[in-house]
Amino acid sequence: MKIINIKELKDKNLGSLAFFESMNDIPFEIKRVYYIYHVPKGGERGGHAHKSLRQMLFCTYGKIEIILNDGYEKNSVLLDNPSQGLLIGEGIWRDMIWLQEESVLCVVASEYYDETDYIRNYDEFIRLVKEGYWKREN
Ligand code: T46
Repeated sequence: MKIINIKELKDKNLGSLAFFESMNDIPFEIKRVYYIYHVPKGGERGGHAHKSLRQMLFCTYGKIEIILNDGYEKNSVLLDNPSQGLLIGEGIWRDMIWLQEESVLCVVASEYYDETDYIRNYDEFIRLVKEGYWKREN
């Protein structure tokens, strides 16, 4: 997990423009973009990990809490700034909680959609962590 500052150009009259480039600013080629919106305040999504997908999450409007779990410890990240990106590697269980009405979660992903890459069962996730399915840096 890594938080990156997305480049932005601010103009006090015209507003801000933020941008990032595949491979130059984020460490993978972008194959897919999706975004999640109209989630009611307090709504929770996620509840899964990915075998190999890498993604960057960013919130273009509102406030969303992302809870990440590598099987050993949990970390919570608040996305409430459109120029902040959250890089999530493979093998991380994630939950997302919508803290503000009409918050928008945008995601760029390293692979096309593939349901077989998802682990939606927490016990299976913990089993794979313990088996060393993912190489952890620590
Ligand atoms: C993730 C978090 C941050 C597709 O058909 N294509 C897609 O590209 C995506 C992302 C989803 N779907 C289907 C799969 C499910 O039938 O849309 C349905 C809802 O997906 P899911 O319940 O996985 O949505 P979230 O919000 O829990 O998770 C999503 C991504 O799926 C996931 O990869 O990391 O956002």
